[in-house]
Amino acid sequence: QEAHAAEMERTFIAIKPDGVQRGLISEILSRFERKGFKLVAIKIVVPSKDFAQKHYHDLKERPFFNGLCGFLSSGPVVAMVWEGEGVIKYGRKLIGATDPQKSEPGTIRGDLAVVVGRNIIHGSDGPETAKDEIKLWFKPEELVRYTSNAEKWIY
Ligand code: RTP
Repeated sequence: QEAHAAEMERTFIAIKPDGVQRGLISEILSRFERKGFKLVAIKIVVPSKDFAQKHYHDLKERPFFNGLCGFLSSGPVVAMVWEGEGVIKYGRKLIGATDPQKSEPGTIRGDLAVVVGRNIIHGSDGPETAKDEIKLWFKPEELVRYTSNAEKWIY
């Protein structure tokens, strides 16, 4: 068994059904990619309602929980794991505030969305949720370990 250097920080990012249907997959991918973050897992899936409820379990007491889970399971979602220094916090910055009316221009939601129930993207909000969400959405072997040529110019 080979020894690995300390792993880079990872976050779970999902393009919700509205982002997929609106043709925003490449737009969103390129914002993370151009920043210098590394894509280590990606797939497109239609989550079941049960799965969506697992993903959003923290919000189960909220009035919008049922609608939110219904929406997440209503169509294809692009699930991803992105890696890089500070990717959890900075990923949230790229995404922008939860309510697109409050997200700054230049952010994904600020530039591309209008209402909170259709805010096109999800990103883990901390190291613990990142770990849990990656585990929920991906099998360990779906995460790819590789060195990108750009890394030596990014770090
Ligand atoms: P996310 O988890 O999707 O990145 O969003 P977030 O942390 O910025 O926001 P959170 O409070 O965790 O809410 C999760 C998702 O629930 C929907 N939402 N709807 N008042 C509403 O109708 C309402 N509030 C939140 C949003 O889609 C939000 O992203």
